[in-house]
Amino acid sequence: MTYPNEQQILAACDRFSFSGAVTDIRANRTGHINSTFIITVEGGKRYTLQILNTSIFKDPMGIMENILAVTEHIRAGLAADGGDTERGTLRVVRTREGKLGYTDPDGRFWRAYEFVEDVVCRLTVDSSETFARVGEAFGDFQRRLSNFDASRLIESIPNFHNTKKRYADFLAAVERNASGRAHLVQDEIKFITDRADKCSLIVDALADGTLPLRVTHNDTKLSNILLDEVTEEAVCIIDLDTVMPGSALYDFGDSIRAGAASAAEDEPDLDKVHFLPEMFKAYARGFIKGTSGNLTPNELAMLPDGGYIITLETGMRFLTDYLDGDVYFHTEYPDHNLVRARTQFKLVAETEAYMPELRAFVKELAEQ
Ligand code: GN1
Ligand code: MG
Repeated sequence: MTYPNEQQILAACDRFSFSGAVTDIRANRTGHINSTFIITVEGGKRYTLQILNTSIFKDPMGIMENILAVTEHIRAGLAADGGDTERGTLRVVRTREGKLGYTDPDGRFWRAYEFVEDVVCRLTVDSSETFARVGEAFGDFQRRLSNFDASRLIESIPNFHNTKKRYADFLAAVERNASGRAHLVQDEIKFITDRADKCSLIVDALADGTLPLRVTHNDTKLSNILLDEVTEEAVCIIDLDTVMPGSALYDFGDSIRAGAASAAEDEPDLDKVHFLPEMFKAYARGFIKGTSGNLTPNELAMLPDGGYIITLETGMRFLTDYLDGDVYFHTEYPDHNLVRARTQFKLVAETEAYMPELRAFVKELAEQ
């Protein structure tokens, strides 16, 4: 699907029940999957307008129904306990016909939210205190959804965090070598195949009941939580496209991948990329607090594995896309996916050395 021109964006805006005529359109290129625009209308009110990537999300209306159900559930919870019902969860803006999205004549699926004001979105965070709050917010999100009926949700991307399946897909991509790049990344391929046995850890534990299935966010990277621009309090969890049944370890793990790291996901200078155990500890403290005793002893014990496996899985996904010829994640230059994969592997390698320390720390926390 081609990127829309201004005329097409304006035509889409016209379909939604915005409060006035459009005065400004700004592209936001943070996400790797969807296309996002910040729309200002007369009077200054702003909206987030997005094109959902329908080659990845096959049932966009189903996803919007998921998001509506989840945000209504969370908002009701916030109302009941005096939380921030204004900014505390996303507000879907319907089309003029009352629909949750609109497909344009070229086949693009558009949806809109009210823009969350006075917040910042970060790719990295320096303060362990801020990261602990992020952990608490994601833990709280999971706690609020613990009484949500998962059968109401469609599975937006089947097998999304099935690391075993991701590994099989990776091997198939190496075999296909669609991009002709496999000879350039033999070390990276070996890095993954050396760790093949790790890929089944969470999947098998879910299958045999060692870990419970929950409703989870599944994409808890730092940029998917908005922080108050003044206080750095966690305000609103965004990017709800992948909310579906999953493991608490996925949400814990993806935040660790992104936030317990000294550099952005696509830092090209690997000397700048380090796993930060103190940030892991801060996040673990916050997450456990936010889930309020909801995590089982097995989940608690495996939190370090969550960080490790999701980082390995994400690196594997970036490398798979590099081998496939950059067909999944948005990239800004030819080696972007390879740069991303290498940062993930650097983090994985460093995490391995810290595992005993992380396990001991979590055990102590869990016993408190
Ligand atoms: C994608 O859409 P975005 O940028 O929040 C991806 C995540 C990855 C992430 C890596 C649907 O997230 O799974 O962890 O990139 N989302 C999807 O930055 O594949
Ligand atoms: Mg996303």
